[in-house]
Amino acid sequence: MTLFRHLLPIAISSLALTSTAGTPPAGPLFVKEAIIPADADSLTRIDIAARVVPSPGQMAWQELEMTAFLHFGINTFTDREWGEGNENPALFNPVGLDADQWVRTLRDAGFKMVILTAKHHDGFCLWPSATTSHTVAASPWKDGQGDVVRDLREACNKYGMKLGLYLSPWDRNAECYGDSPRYNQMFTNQLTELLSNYGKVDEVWFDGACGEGPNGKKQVYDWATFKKVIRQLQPDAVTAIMGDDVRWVGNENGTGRLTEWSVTPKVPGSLPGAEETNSRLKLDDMAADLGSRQILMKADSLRWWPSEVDVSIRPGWFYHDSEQPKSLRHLVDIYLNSVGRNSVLLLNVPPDRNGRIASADSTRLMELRNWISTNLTDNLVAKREPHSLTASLRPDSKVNCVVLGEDISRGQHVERFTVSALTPDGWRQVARGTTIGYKRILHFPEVEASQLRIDITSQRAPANIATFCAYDTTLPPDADDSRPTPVYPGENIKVMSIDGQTVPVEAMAAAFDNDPSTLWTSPATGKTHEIIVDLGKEVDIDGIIYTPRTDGNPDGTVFKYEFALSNNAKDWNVASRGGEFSNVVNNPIPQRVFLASPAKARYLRFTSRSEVNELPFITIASLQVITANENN
Ligand code: FUL
Repeated sequence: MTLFRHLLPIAISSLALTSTAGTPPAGPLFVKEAIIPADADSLTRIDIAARVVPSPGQMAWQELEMTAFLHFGINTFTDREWGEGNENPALFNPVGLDADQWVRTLRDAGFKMVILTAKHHDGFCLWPSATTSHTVAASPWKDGQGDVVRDLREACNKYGMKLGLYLSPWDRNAECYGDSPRYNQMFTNQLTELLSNYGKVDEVWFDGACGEGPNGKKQVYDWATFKKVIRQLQPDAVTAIMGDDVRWVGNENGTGRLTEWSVTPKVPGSLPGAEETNSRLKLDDMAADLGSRQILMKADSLRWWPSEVDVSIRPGWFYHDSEQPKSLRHLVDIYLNSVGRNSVLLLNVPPDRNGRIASADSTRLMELRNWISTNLTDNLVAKREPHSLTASLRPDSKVNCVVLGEDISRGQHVERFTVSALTPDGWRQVARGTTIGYKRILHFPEVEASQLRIDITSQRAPANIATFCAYDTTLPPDADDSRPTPVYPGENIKVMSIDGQTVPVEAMAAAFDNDPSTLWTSPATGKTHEIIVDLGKEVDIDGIIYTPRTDGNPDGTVFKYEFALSNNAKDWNVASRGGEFSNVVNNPIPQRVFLASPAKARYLRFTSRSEVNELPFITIASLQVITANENN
């Protein structure tokens, strides 16, 4: 199976409005989209880019700053990240499900919108959809009378929280998936149910992951119809990822770009012409540059398509007992590197099997909230004339953080800037950057200062600096948030064979050195690869950890795998048949696979059954054995 972000062809309209703002750029603003005439010279191109502004829906979304994700569903009960679609609905029974607790926790943590996975790739619907029997209605939860979307709606009403819905286009359960017109109809019906029966929906999230249907055919989605349904039923909702209002930042680790343009010629994958334009401009989801002058010179259209940083509070998107939430420092870094980099943070907090947000997670969320309110609310700026680029600080101020923001209702203009502080020794540059956008947070070594000054050294049109605040923050100490898993020492491992060939012991050193920065690449011999290792003695084994490469190049990443154990290297006990490292491309974290119960064995066989893009070789940053007994 090839996993890809779906890209399809676009027609662009542009809507010109007259600016009401007194400051340049005078003349028309282009709401959301603009066309660049083929003969436009470079100055005209830059001028058009400066006039593209967000739609009212995009503006309201950007101002939320922090939104929450709830990944919850059949995977919560099977301990997986992607279900296969054949899970028994009888597994779904969150007896203590408390949507009130979800929303109260998220509200207290400072979130203003919550997005629920109404249907993930496994096709299991958290509402009693009439389109399929694979829903909560077939589960024992509340005797089949439950509706998670309804519970969440009611809790959102109670706490004044906006509601967003994630509906996975990829559906591994639907028998008609891949049979494009039939599935498109089913999906349209699902969308219609969700957008008609649950009040106001503020964000519709369409994931880009997409595989083949049971007939081996690739589904061709009817994005135009899906969008029409959204516009008819929820005209104010923004559409994310495969939608054209909100752009995926390009990773799932919580980091926005240092240079983050909300105005880009990149075409959303759900619009006609996307593939052609994006490949001509070399603009994929992960591209470092999505909107510099260099890119503008080749563009024929532009749109306001701002970045959303989606990341989970835990390593996986769904709740797993074996995982724990990220440390406070990690979450603060995520906040600074997302909200602080002109993006909206979409932080996932997965409810557990009982249907509640785990106390470790809610504690961490409150710590984050406290950190933000303790560190980023006491503004040291005492005086600043509106729009001025100089600010006077309170007497005796010490400062190590500046928060800047452009009035994006008049466009994103700043291309390069510096920040200087008037210290007892005179003016000193303390920070510099490229884009600002809606919000940019900059940290620097603490200085004593009486004034701060921004020097904009490059801009597309005169900048409108709406936010200019200064703080003296204290970052939480660094903390390792990966649960220590006892691992069998790599040096005792001897490789016996690779793909049936006997090899020298050191052949796979890079995979067994417990060092994920070194990468082993297998011979390029085909789809299946089999590695047999001798652990040197009998070990009490709890599972394995496959660590994929994390250098941004997914080549060789294992997708389907099997691992087996033996005491004589002849008779094998298959410990995990037909497993898959779901979502390993977008979220290349160490993949932990646990046995149903620990087993003793001396030999391990790891088989890769497919590579993520069906390449003939595999890569392993690290392959480790988890021991059940710390004395191993
Ligand atoms: C990805 C999905 O495949 C993950 O399971 C998760 O839902 C994440 C938010 O998007 O592409």
